[in-house]
Amino acid sequence: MRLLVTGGAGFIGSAFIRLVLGTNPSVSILNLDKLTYAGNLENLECVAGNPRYRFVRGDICDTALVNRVLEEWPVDAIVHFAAESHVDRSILSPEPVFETNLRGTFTLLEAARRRRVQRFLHVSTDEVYGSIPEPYAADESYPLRPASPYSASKAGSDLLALSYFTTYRLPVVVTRASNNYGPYQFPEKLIPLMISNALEGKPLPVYGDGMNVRDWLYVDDHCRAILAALEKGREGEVYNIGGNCSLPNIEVVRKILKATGRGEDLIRFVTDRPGHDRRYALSSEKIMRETGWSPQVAFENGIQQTIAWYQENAGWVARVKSGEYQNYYALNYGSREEIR
Ligand code: NAD
Ligand code: TDX
Repeated sequence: MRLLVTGGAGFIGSAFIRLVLGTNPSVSILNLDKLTYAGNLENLECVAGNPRYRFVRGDICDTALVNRVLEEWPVDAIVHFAAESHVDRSILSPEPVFETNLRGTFTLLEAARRRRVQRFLHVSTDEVYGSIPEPYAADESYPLRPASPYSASKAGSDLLALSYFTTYRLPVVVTRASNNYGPYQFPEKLIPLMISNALEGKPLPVYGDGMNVRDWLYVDDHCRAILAALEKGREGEVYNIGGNCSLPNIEVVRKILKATGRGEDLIRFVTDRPGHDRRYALSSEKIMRETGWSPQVAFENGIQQTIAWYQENAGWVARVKSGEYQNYYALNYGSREEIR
């Protein structure tokens, strides 16, 4: 089986490539990645010499390139991770979000349709449902109410992908996962940012009252679910992938402080994120029933493993936090006020 993986140098895409090449000897992968600030070939050092792996640096919006890649290396399936993936960046600068998440997805769908690719797995997010009131959990038929430019772009690309199934019978499967965490995550997202700041003894900026709720999913559990959906998911269907672990942000932050031996005096409650979704909650009953998948890694274990990885990989963290990251950090956090 030959797979085109887009965005494979990012956090989840690289975990997927490491997992698949490590466990599935009949699969070959071509990774197409632009290497934006979030793409890092260090994440794939362990597979770089694998004869079943190849890398092409390029933009998924580049129609000629995408067509050439698929012509020279025909694939059975596309697993589409590439995206501008951070909500705060999408608020500060929405344009690249729409370019990659919408135009890039469109470009891939068109190429897949022309080449009659057998499977197109579009990796999406629970954020497309927007904030979910207590005590509900969104199933796949829940209305889409995206709140940020990021989530609106993901909702748009989900609908576009599904339209290619309805209109052209392209065998599309869409997955919508909850918040991922684990090794190699860029330290702009809550968990890696809080771990790396705690390890450096820096303040931990908690938005608003810290009571926004997220459902945490260990990255390898997400990758196993994507594989299950790729192999067993039905064409034209959406599958939610949740971690079954809902926590308010402040509790996550407190656990990280405890595990890193730091005190709660590092916590700073700061100006909230505009349009901040209060609560995400997913029902993953459908993927569990249809594929047999379920999350295996409990949060207490996953967070310990993640913290240990960041402690052991201080060089990786220092390199990704140098340069552009400093500008982003100043822009996103510099003007936020402490609110209590
Ligand atoms: P990430 O930001 O770590 O990685 C994104 C990757 O895409 C990078 O390697 C980047 O270089 C590449 N990329 C960006 N624009 C590109 C372009 N125009 N052409 C080619 N490559 C490009 O993201 P992630 O956290 O690994 O997320 C992967 C996917 O999973 C995204 O589609 C995201 O929406 C989705 N998702 C993420 C989460 C989460 O918690 N991180 C949860 C649910 C769904
Ligand atoms: O510095 C911070 N302080 C803070 O309080 C950051 C970065 C975040 N937060 C809060 C905002 C959210 O309530 O933590 C929560 C999680 O924030 P993010 O890590 O930015 O994730 P979220 O906005 O929930 O979106 C994530 O989940 C779904 C991913 O970034 C998306 O790619 C994915 O689709």
